[in-house]
Amino acid sequence: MNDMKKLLDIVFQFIDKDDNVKIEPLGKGHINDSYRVGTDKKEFVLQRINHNIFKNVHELQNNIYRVTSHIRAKLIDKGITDVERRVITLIPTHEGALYFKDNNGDYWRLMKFIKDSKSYEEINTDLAYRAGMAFGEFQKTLEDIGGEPLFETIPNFHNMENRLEAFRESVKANKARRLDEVADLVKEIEDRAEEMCKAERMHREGKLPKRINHCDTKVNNVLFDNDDQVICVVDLDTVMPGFVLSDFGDFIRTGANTGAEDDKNLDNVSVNLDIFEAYAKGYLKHAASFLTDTEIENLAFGAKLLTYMQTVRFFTDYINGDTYYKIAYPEHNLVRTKAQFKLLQSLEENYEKMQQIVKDASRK
Ligand code: GN1
Ligand code: MG
Repeated sequence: MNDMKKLLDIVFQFIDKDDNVKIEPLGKGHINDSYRVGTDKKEFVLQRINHNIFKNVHELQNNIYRVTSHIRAKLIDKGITDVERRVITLIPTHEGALYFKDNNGDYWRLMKFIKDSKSYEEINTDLAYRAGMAFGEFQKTLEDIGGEPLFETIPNFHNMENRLEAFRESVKANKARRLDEVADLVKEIEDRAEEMCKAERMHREGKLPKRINHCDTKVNNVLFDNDDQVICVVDLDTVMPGFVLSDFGDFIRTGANTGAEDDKNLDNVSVNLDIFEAYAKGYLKHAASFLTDTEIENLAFGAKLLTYMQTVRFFTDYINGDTYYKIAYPEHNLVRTKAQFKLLQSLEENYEKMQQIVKDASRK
């Protein structure tokens, strides 16, 4: 926990000194630290950017600036009046920089806080449909961003071959001496490895394109207003080129899970097909106009892929001794791994139904 005086000093790099600033922790991210900052007049979100993970903060912030500027320009074009709520606004430092580096070498950024907004860990079908539309629209809006390609803020972020390579290295090194207890699970991962690298192979064969994706379409990254209408999507750290399967799959992984990402009770964990269907319909409403048939045919696979990928990522971190994700207790990454694997099994059991749902949704 950063002490208050230090946090205040950082806030005043961005805004004028003020005696009435209040700062409190915010959100459930596994990577960055977030705080809600309130003054008498305005509210902000302060974040410490985890630069062990985002190694080039300058390029990261530049990406977010480009992405939000592009979205903002389109909102203005459309005559939208509450633009400040519909896209994130970065606040520059007094020197005009998009981030501040403190004496400890930590990186910070400030954004406008979007008032009267909420996010959900669990949603119903109406919300899932609206979230689907929002992410479809997000991808569509960024199709023509122009200029240099966006910077890959984490190289090979959703590359399954790469993730498996890191997993196999962790198994080989067995740094935390945790392998003995998890040998069965290692086998389950390997049994599926070939199938799960399908997207990379298809891309090499020219069958699956890359497009600008959000790459962290967790259900709690959508902000809703008091009437449960979508305001905007947040957490733009990983917006970069990738397969649309990622964005589709990561929402299903988080939004269509009947349990929690780290549920200790595996009986709670399964796929909710009604949420799956509602999200697919909402997503395809906008996205059907630009997706290829191959992309649509593989959306249900995307749900399996991202759940498998997250299983592998949590598992790798557990085997390595918990160096990547924040954990709340020593076995947390193993609990997460098992919960994600249980969800994967449920997706496998329901795979044909999911494919049929996507097929039906894409016809309408
Ligand atoms: C991390 O910090 P958060 O919750 O936004 C991670 C995602 C994972 C997610 C798992 C940069 O996201 O990729 O899917 O945890 N972000 C990064 O819940 O690794
Ligand atoms: Mg994130």
